[in-house]
Amino acid sequence: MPEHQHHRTAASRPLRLGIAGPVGTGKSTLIATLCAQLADELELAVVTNDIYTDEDARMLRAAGVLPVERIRAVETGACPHTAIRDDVTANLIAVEDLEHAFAPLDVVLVESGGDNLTATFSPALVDAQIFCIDVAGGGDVARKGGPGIERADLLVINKTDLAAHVDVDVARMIEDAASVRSGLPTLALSRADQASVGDLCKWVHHLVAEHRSGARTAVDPGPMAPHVHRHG
Ligand SMILES: Nc1nc2c(ncn2[C@@H]2O[C@H](COP(=O)(O)OP(=O)(O)O)[C@@H](O)[C@H]2O)c(=O)[nH]1
Ligand SMILES: [Mg+2]
Repeated sequence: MPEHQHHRTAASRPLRLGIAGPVGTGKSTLIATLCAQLADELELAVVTNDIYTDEDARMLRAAGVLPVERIRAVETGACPHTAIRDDVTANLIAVEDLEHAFAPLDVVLVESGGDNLTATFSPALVDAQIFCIDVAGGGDVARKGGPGIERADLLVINKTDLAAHVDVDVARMIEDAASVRSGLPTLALSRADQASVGDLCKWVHHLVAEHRSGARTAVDPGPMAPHVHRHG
């Protein structure tokens, strides 16, 4: 069976960590923050997914947090969720290219194209995934659930620095998330809150250790909500 069909992590290769969530919730920024914070301790590379462009990759290259050649863009076409879920070939090729070109890497971060609130990564592509929502999307989002919110390995409630401006109670949002997540972790994050950034880094380090020890098995959060692919 080819390696990518195993859902059990092979500790001989880097951890593959997906970041999914709706457009604008701060996925690229979260990746830039992780790169800036972890680059001294871990060897990193990034794959971005955009519908028609390589905008996220360009943003991350411009951020100067990683050597530009460690950031690859996959252009997904009309349905970005397909490329992280149903046919992950283009993403796997990009991930494996990076893993060979910059071996030995510790972590490859994969950003989803983020066209849909419920899109999640296939466990054939990533070993673990973060689902990212933000307070600007409204306090109800966490309670509404969906596969990413309920079953991603980490739920990030991002941009907590904006909570007061949009009348959102972050503590309440965390409680709502906890009530649908069966004990899985939730993190309130802001790039302006260094303690929260530290907690995010701690979570990644823990995950890397778990991956290296072979103790980790990728869990599928489940498919996205029913939807129609329009052709033509
Ligand atoms: N106030 C605030 N803005 C943020 C934060 N993180 C990201 N943003 C902004 O949110 C917007 C979308 O961020 P981006 O990372 O491109 O989101 P993506 O579409 O999910 O990749 C940008 O204008 C960011 O500067 C945060 O912690 N606080
Ligand atoms: Mg982005």
